[in-house]
Amino acid sequence: MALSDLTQPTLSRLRGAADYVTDWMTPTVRLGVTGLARSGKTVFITALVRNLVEGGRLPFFGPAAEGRILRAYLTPQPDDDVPRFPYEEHLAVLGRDPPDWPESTSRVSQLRVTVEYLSRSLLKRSFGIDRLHIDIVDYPGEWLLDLGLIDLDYRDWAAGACALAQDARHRAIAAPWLAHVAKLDPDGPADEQAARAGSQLFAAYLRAARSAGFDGAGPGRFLMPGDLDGSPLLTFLPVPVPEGASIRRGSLAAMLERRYDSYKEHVVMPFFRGYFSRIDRQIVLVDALSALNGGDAALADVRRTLAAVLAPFKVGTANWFLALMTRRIDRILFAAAKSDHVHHASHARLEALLADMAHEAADRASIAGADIKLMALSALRATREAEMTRANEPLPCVVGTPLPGEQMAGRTFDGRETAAIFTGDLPAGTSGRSQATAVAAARDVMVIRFRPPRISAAESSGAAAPWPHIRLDRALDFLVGDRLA
Ligand SMILES: Nc1nc2c(ncn2[C@@H]2O[C@H](COP(=O)(O)OP(=O)(O)OP(=O)(O)O)[C@@H](O)[C@H]2O)c(=O)[nH]1
Ligand SMILES: [Mg+2]
Repeated sequence: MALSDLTQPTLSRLRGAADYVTDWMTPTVRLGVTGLARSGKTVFITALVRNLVEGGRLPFFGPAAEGRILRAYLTPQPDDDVPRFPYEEHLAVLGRDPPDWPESTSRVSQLRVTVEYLSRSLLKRSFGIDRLHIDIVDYPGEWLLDLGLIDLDYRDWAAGACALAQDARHRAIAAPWLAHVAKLDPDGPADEQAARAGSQLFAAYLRAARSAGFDGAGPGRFLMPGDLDGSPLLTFLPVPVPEGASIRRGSLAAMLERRYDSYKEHVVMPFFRGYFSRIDRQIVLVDALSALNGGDAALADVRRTLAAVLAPFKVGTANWFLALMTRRIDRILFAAAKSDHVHHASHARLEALLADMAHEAADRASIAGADIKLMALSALRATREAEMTRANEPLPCVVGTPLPGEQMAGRTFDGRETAAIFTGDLPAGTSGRSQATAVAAARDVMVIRFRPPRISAAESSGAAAPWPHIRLDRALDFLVGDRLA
């Protein structure tokens, strides 16, 4: 039975009945939305919420296609200490004339959408309307990198970081920090100045390693300090403690160990407990085209993020604590965001490239305990497609309004004119060929940033105009569809 089959009085009776369902009985699904900076988190959440709350074209989102969603609305989110995701502000920016993309955000935020729906099960339906809270949590993918520190003590972390720095590729950039460490005596007196100078040299090494695309040891906040910039929580560094030697109270090693433990206790664990361990479903957005264009460093960053999300699901994982605490997550979606940047003829290749990145991140370990899916999507589609012909060859193009300042073939766009862009062919997946070949091929792919689409306020029927997207409905179906059954 579709929603349209229900008569108005039946609907209002059902709605009335639903009001008796007290809030604490309402099930909740926590949806984590993450990805590296600029990967499309804010736009994804804004579009997802807009499509639920105002209605959208969602033919592949089962509960909506079956007409079982009665309404969806924003409700106060339960965690008072987490800033609310400023949905209305982002909507306003996207609704400007001409429309703009929302500003970059660097902190965690959260939003609760409540969905009232009719169950598929006639028995459940006879009890009235069902409700589901969807708590959406937006957090930086860079924070995931620290989860690996949780079950690593200072001694092991320091030994690992120093061993990595001896690696041929790392040695040169690690030299200033290693030279400083060589002068330090871990058993000597705790020396604040040595710790401070050393932590700065160590942070400089981590940053250099990252921009060169090498694996870094972390911690993540040395790279992205956020509100911890200059904090004493970041004045530590790895100094190897000789095997078998105990750490003497009052020594330099004891001070560094204490600070390392504080970092874990005050930075890593609150993130882990407060956010990561409470997530049921996770979407990781990847700006695959920019990563390919960005070369080794950008690709290594993406791989690290994917690996951090997959770490708890690796079979035989050494990180038992992480595995134990994360088993709530039962579905993970890796999504190549902004797929409207290329013609749909390239989407399968985009997905194949993402699959390769995820496969490498999984490090050939088998993954168990979570359903993993990959797809190319666009939360808010800024282009349409067209075909041009050049020398009798059809060229699949995307048409949109490039942002002011974007350049192509010596031309600089002013943010007003529309342009048809042949983005070039994406390389076929990297399997069977070297990643470097694929990266080189992808450098020929044109990535132009477009203005968001102009969306009319309301259609003549008075209903809000649906937002254009690519596969956002399939993403929603995978992430929450079964919870609305
Ligand atoms: N064409 C297109 N561009 C998009 C889409 N989603 C995001 N973008 C572009 O990507 C940029 C970054 O998107 P955001 O949603 O702000 O990314 P974010 O991950 O929240 O970024 P930070 O807050 O800086 O971490 C936007 O300003 C747009 O230019 C999309 O679906 N289509
Ligand atoms: Mg953001």
